[in-house]
Amino acid sequence: MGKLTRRRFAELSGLAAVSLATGEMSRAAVTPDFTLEIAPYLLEASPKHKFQTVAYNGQVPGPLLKMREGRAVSVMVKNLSRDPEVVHWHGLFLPPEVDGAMEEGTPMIAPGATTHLQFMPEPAGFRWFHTHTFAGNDLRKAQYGGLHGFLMIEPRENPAPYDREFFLALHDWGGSMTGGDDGSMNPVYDASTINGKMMGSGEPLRVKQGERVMLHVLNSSPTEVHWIALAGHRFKVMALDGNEVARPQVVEMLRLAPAERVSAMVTMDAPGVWVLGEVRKHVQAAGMAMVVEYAGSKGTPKWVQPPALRWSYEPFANAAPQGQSEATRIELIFDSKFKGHGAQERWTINGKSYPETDEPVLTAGRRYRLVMKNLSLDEHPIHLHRHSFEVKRVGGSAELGGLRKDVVLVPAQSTAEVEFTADHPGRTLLHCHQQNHMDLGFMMVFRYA
Ligand SMILES: [Cu+2]
Repeated sequence: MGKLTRRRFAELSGLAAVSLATGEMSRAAVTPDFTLEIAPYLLEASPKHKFQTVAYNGQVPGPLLKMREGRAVSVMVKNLSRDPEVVHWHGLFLPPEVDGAMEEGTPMIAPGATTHLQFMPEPAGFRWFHTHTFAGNDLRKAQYGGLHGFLMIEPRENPAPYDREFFLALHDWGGSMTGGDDGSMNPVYDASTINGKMMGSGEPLRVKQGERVMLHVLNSSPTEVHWIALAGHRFKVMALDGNEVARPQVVEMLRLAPAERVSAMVTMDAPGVWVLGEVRKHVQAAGMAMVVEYAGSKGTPKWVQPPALRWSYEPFANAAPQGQSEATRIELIFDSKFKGHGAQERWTINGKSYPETDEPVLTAGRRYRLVMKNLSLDEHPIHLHRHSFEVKRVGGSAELGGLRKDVVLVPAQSTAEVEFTADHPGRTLLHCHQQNHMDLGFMMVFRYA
């Protein structure tokens, strides 16, 4: 038998998170597989738009991390910023001590401190990592800043073939928090970017005629839903939130709520110089666009305005099998509560704001259906930590099947239903991914019996 390597040791012991007390593990700490350094950073979105923010490894978005499904990794996180930090591994099945939410019990990393994480990356697919802190009205903090990065967990088997892949992150920056008469607080942004750059300030995506290009798009915006099109081309959507869809579909545009991901194949069959960007003109004008340039083509990038916004989860799902679901129903009612003039609104789940929200107790192995009723006038991107769920109904849709996600956009004054199996014991956070909503109480924790 060969020497037992550190990775092999971790695989054999089946540990998702291990103490660094043993000699074996302290050597791992000296040479981690990945290092994230959290530090202040000046983002130049354009020569006229500079934002003082915080970033991973001096770049926005942070580094693209590639891991292999089921092979343990070590990550060293150094916090060189002035605030306590925590790294959330979005879409992974990690124990609560590592998942990256203090509401679940992950320790915060103090300013100046270094943490060593060890975990088993799963499931395969397009995931991401980001900060999970409180911002309040400070539009430089938490998800308003630059602390987000791509994580690709590569499957054990070969994925779909393509010639080239690009990772794109959508984000909104700066501006100020504006209060409404109803006590709501919403940011109005100064700039919108793809991979930290406004239109014309970044490098074009360079492609060749005939290539099959896989675009992995992440909406890392703190609060905004975004709509993306590539002029002259269509997208074949292969995966949502990193999970292969039941029925790949060709669409004119992508809609991504905060924290959602879309992986879409584009066949490069229209030589020229094109704009890839936000479909809504005012958001594209705020900078959210980039150039796609074919080899040998020159000229002004061309945009073609789609006539209407169009997106639905339904075409990507199967019709669900007949018969009543066996899952235990948990009803969650979302609303906002305004305590009167001068007060800030609070978001509520079943009438309570975090940390007063209910803590439903799950039984390991059981299937649950979250029936989410949204009484408010806003749509909400709801994220479940440490599990993925199956989207079963959105708005007035028929029962759906085979659509696995970790975020679902619940329409305004409407409902959505998702099902998940309680197969990752430990505290589990459910929250609206909009920073200003989670900050104002839109969070709850599930416990396991
Ligand atoms: Cu919300």
